[in-house]
Amino acid sequence: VGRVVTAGETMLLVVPSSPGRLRHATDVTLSIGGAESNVAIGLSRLGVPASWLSLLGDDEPGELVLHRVRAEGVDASAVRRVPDRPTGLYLREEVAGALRVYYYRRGSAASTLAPGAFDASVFDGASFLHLTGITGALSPEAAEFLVWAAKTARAAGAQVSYDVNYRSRLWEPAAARAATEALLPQVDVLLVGDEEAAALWGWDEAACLERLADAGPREVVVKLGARGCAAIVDGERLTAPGFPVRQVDPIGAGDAFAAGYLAATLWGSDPAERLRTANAMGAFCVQNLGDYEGLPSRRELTAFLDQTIDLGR
Ligand code: KDG
Repeated sequence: VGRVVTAGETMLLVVPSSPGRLRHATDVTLSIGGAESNVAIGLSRLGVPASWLSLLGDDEPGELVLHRVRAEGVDASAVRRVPDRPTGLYLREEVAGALRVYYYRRGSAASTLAPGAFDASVFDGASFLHLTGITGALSPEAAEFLVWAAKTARAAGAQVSYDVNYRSRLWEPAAARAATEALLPQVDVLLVGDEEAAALWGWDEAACLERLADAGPREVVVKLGARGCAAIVDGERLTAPGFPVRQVDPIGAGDAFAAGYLAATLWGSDPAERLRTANAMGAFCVQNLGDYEGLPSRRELTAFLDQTIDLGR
């Protein structure tokens, strides 16, 4: 199968070990938070070779991020450490069932991503470059990095997949909308959540599919949470229902979905099977705490899709 390259910021993630206000936490779990590295990890677990491009601080949080990403078999050989810039930090708390996040990433190492940040050879032999809208929110240079990376990867023969990934804590809808629209001509596969499409454009699912497909991408997939997804692939409309599972933690589901969609594409699955695989990956993710910890191997994914019962002992 082909190789997937992802690029974006990954932060040190601090999560209280039990729900409640962060101020009362005495035990925390240190993990990593980054949509693009989540996708790379999801792919790697499925046996799809994945590389992650980023900039990290020359600090211990950066070391932790590198260790965790490499431990998942993701190629991080092009990641560079930036002196005098910290690795981003990301705190979470869950209060009365609602999740809140606190970002400390302004001026981070990854916010200095800019055109030419990596040698163009990083895209050699890649089937896909996967990017997300979070990068565009980090700094004006990082927004330009997205356009450079997409064009450079395409020139090397890769397709570009892009997840809108709107983060309201980082920027206003109008800015995110403009950045997304600027990139659309360079995008082959566009992934967007129904809620973020409503926040950015005020569009419902149908409008979203049609208008975004008109703007350039050959494949547009709208994620509908537990309801599954809808798509236009080469002009054809499809829907796929979600898998009924018990949700523990929704974070990372979109990244798992992207990993499933890209993996199935590389395995040669038809569009309907790509959507089903993507939904299954989202279902795996939400059943576990953590952005990527619950993601399956290819064998586990196949058993889930075939509804094979695994007695586990
Ligand atoms: O998709 C999950 C991400 O939101 C999380 O890991 C952190 O990348 C992140 C972000 O910027 O929110």
